Amino acid sequence: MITLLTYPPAFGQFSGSPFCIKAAHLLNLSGLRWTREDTLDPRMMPHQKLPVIRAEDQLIADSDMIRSYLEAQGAAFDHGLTEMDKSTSRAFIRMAEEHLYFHIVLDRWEDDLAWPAIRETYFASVPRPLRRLVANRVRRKILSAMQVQGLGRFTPAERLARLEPDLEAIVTRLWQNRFLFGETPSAADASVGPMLSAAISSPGETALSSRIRENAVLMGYIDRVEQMLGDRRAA
Ligand SMILES: N[C@@H](CCC(=O)N[C@@H](CS)C(=O)NCC(=O)O)C(=O)O
Repeated sequence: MITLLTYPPAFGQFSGSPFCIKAAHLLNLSGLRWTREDTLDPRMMPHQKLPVIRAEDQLIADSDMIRSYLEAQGAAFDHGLTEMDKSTSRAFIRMAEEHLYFHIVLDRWEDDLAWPAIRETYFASVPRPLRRLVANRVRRKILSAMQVQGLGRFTPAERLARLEPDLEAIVTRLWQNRFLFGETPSAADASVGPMLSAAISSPGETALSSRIRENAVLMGYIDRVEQMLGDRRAA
């Protein structure tokens, strides 16, 4: 039995982390038996991040390495895709995880109105007298990393303009398909779906969440991907 080490449910989602939700989708799609173990503290993990899976007494960190492990066990996430589609799928995964994701980070950690909900959710395991201190320190670290990464220097309007072509690219693929690469889910859906879900479930309303919510194609897609988690979807 594989164990997914994940952040707990948050904001109505399987987990507060879209990468943990991605890992849950990959595990589901693999058909292997798995269970979840929740933690808010990733410091003992190989990369000090989650998700991680425990399988055959080893810890496998990083959702991409989890994917490789599951493929080595026989999972075929992109079964039936052409080589051209597989290469496009790789680009969509990177677009979601290396671009869309950082907008979600900013929406969650930068906005003063969203901050109390984020602090009380992410730092729930820190004793109350220390919580603000610890949470504020981590917040400063993340916001300074976002300055270095670059997106932290954009205004909200500039950020939305930068996201627009990405969202249009996703919508274009969904005009004729239930999922990004056809009628059945593939690896790209496990990455893109959770990022869109995370964007609309972040506390408070953001330019990104409003933009997604007003698009019926994206909202229908988010719902279809969330349903892939079946009973595990409920938070
Ligand atoms: N590349 C990693 C990203 C995982 C990741 O960024 N996890 C975040 C939560 S969404 C985390 O655990 N952050 C804790 C930290 O950076 O201290 C993957 O694909 O699994």
